[in-house]
Amino acid sequence: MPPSTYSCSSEQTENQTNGTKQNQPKVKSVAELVSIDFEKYERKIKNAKVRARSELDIFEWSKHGYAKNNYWIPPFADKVPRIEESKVSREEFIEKYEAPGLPVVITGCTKGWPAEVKWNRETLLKKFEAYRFKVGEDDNGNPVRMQFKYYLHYLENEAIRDDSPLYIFDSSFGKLKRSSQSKQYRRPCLLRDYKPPKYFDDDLFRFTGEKRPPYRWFVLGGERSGTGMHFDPLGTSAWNTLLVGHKRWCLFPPSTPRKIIDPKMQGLDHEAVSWFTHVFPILVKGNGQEESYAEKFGMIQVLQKPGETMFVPGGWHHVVMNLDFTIAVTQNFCSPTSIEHVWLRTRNARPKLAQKLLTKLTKLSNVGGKRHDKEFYIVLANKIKLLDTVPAFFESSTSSSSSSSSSSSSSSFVDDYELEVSETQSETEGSDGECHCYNCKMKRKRKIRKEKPERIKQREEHERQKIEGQQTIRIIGNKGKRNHDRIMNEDVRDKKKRKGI
Ligand SMILES: O=C(O)CCC(=O)C(=O)O
Ligand SMILES: [Fe+2]
Repeated sequence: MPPSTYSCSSEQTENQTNGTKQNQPKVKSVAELVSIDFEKYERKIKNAKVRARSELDIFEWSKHGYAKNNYWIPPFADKVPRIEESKVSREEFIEKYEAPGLPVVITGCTKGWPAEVKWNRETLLKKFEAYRFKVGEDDNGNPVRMQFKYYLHYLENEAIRDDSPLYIFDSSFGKLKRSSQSKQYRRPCLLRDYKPPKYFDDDLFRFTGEKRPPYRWFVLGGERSGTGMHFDPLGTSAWNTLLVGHKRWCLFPPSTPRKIIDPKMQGLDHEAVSWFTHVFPILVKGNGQEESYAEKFGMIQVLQKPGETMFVPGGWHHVVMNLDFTIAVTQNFCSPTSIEHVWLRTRNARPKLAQKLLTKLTKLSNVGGKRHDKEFYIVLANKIKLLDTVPAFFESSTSSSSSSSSSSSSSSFVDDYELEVSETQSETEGSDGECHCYNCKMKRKRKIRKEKPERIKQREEHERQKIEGQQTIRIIGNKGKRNHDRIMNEDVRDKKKRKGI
C-alpha cells in the first residue's frame, strides 16, 4: 500500500524506504530462500554498477539521498481514463484512443495470464535464481548481466539507499533457445505467461522477422528505479502491463519541446528519479496568472496499479519511476492504425527493416493473410507508397530501455530554459567541463568513432598534453577506474579459480 501522505516531498515516510511493514507477515529474505555467497555478491554488484554507470563513482550511488523522499502522488492527480478490456471493442479503442493518439489505462488484461500467479518474487527466484538478467549496458552497448538471486539480494540491501537502483530490463526471454544448461541457468521462457491485450495483437512488425529490433521486455525493479524521459523508437506505440507494485508515469504529447521536459541538468543525470525530483516541480509550478508548463503542454500523470496496462501512443514522451517493487512486461508495436507514423521514422532510421515490411505487405496485398483479406493489405501498402512524397526528416531513435530522450523538437518560447541545480556538486560534469551523463558520453563516443583515426590520435595527444601541462589528477575518474580495474582483476581471478588455473 502507498504511504498515507502523498507528495513529492523530502520527508521520510514510515515503511517507505525499508520495505518492511509491521502488520504484514514477515517476508523471507533472499538469503533465507537461496544460498548467497556474500563475497561473490559484493564483487558482482560492484562490477555491474561500475559497468552500467561508469560515470558514477561507486561510492556515490546514494549521494543525493533520494531514498528519503516520498514520490507517491495522490490518486486524484491521475486523470487518465480506465477502460475494461472485456467491455471496450477494438473499434471503439481505435476510434477513441489509438487514432487520436491518446494515452489510456486498460484494466482486466491480466485475467487468466499465468503471470498473475507465477510472476512474484518467490516463484521467479525459485525458477531463475542463477539466470543472469540484464540490468544495464556498458559504455560499448554490451549488456551488463547479473544473477537473479544477487539482483534480488541487492534490492533488499544496498538498493534501499541507492538514488537510482539498477533495473532489470531484459528482452532475452523472448528468444527461445534450447539449452543443455541446468534449469536455473536456462533462459526464462516467459512468453507463455502473458498474451498481448487484444488491442495490440495486430503488430505489423511481426512480418519483419529477424530484422526486427528488440521489442518486448521483462521489467523488474525496486523503488526509484525507472526509465528517464524518452519516446519509444521508430514511432512505435507501447503497452506496459504491471503485475506487481506501482509505477508513476508522466507523459507529454509529441509536440512538446524537448528543452522543456528534458532540460540540461547541470550536475545531474537523466535518471527518472532525478527528473521527478528536479524537473517535475518546475513544470507544475504555476507562475501567478500564467499557466504552468505542465498545463501548457498537456502533461499527463498516471499512478499505475497492479493489473493495469498503460497504452503509450507513438511519439509521446514519457518518464517512468517504480514506487515500490514492481514486475511488468512491455512491448512496442506498429499497428495498422499507426503505420504511417512508424513508416516515416523507420524508412530513414532502419531502411532494411522498412523494406522488409513493405515487401511483405505488398505480397499480402496479392494473396491476403491469416488475419485480413487482401483488400486490407492493399490499403496499407498504398498508404505507405503515398508517403514517398513526404520528404525525409531525421530524428535519432531512442530505445525503450534508454534513460533519456533524443527527440529534437524546439521552441523559441523556451530558449532560455535551463535547469539550475545547486543542491549538490556536479556528478556528471567532469573537470573538463564536459557532461558525463550516459547519453552525452555515448554521443561523444559515437562522434569519435566516426572521426578518422588520424584525428583520434591528434585528439589523444592533445588530451595527454593538456593533462601533463595542467598537472591535474581527475580524482573522480581515477577512483572510478581504480574500482573498475580492481573488480575486473578480481573477476578474472574468480574465473581462473573456477577453471582451476
Ligand atoms: O516500465 C518502465 O520503466 C518504462 C517502460 C517504458 O518506457 C515503456 O513501456 O515504454
Ligand atoms: Fe518507453
